[in-house]
Amino acid sequence: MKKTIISLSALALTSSLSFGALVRLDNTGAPGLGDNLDGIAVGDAPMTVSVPEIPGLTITIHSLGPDGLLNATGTSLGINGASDADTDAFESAFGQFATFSFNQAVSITQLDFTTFDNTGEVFNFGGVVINNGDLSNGTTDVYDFVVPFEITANTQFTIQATSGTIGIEAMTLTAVPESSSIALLGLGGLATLLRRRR
Ligand SMILES: [Ca+2]
Ligand SMILES: [Ca+2]
Ligand SMILES: [Ca+2]
Repeated sequence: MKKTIISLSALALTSSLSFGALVRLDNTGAPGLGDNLDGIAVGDAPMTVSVPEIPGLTITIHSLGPDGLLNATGTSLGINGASDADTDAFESAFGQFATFSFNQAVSITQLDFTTFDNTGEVFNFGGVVINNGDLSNGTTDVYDFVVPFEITANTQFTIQATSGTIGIEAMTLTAVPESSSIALLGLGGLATLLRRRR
């Protein structure tokens, strides 16, 4: 009987962990993260906003530069700089970047870009170098991580186009509960099962 309880508890734990969500960085969410990031300027940093798609998850903007203003449109999120050519994209010519962190560990499986369509364009997502040729077959601007990309809680990561002009539209993201909350979830599941048995 003990074995049954443990495996049921493991099942409950697994299902509670798999809540991946499409997090929108353009302004077409209802509401989405893009709506909360829109209009944040370099002088506002550091600033923390919620990720509406995942309750409890927040993102902090640490730096935007140079002359950085986050701009989310119906197309994508980018930087609107002082001498800008594309207001909702990151432009390598102007050294545009954004540095963020999440309050919880996250696991990212897919990124959706805009205007990542020219050969030779390169986007750097938290140290992962994505070339135009790495984009998924059959799409012009979707990137699937070979293994889910993990960012630990409160770790800063920078996104930027290192070659060309590229906007970011959405990411598919799962918040990973900390080990202490996993333990609590496990204990909670066990307690519930034990109560039911009585
Ligand atoms: Ca721009
Ligand atoms: Ca796209
Ligand atoms: Ca482009």
